[in-house]
Amino acid sequence: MITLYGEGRGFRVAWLLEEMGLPYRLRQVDLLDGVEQDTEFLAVNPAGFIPAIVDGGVTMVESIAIIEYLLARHGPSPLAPMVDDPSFAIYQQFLHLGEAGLAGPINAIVATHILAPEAERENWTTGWALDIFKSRLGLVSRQLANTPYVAGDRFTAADISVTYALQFAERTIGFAFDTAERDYIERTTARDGYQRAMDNCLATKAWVAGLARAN
Ligand SMILES: N[C@@H](CCC(=O)N[C@@H](CS)C(=O)NCC(=O)O)C(=O)O
Repeated sequence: MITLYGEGRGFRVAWLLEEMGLPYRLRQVDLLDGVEQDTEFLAVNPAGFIPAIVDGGVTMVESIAIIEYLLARHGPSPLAPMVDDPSFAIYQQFLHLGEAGLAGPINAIVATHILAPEAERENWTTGWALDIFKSRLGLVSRQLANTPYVAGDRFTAADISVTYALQFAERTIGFAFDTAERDYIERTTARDGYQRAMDNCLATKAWVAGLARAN
């Protein structure tokens, strides 16, 4: 059985596994409390970040690479258009843009807001990272003006990547989206696979519930 280490971006992987109907075990990793002593996890990912997976003899990190691996190794799946499908290129683009162009830049802002000394929390780099996020979001918005999902008319793993990133921005820096993006998030998160992943990802569920209580 596949073991998924950690939530955070591991939520993407849990969501994909639910959509694909693959059995898995979620092994919690607490980055804020005692990860230095978590020898089992550090043996899986000596770099100490999440998510990671172990699938038989395969050990991997990087949420998007894990998604591509799972779809290739345990597919085929309608969540990943085949290479000769007209939507393949746009699918690949948004699958990666969800991390490289959206969630990645938000990471820099979140880490600076939480970890930097008070006087350095609003610096040039956080402004730059936000501009990167906004410019890439423009590509998402342009696509959503034409199709209900980022790779076209049907839901794919690229929507898992992008939806996670949009929710990450909303939940961490309070980014306010326009109607089209809000409708998109509502559409993708209404799926049973998302709900089941949420039920399994107890840390994410508790975090989101805490945010709702605070607002
Ligand atoms: N590009 C990586 C980003 C992974 C990442 O930033 N994970 C966060 C939690 S969601 C983390 O482990 N941060 C602590 C660290 O990087 O040391 C991915 O998509 O998996």
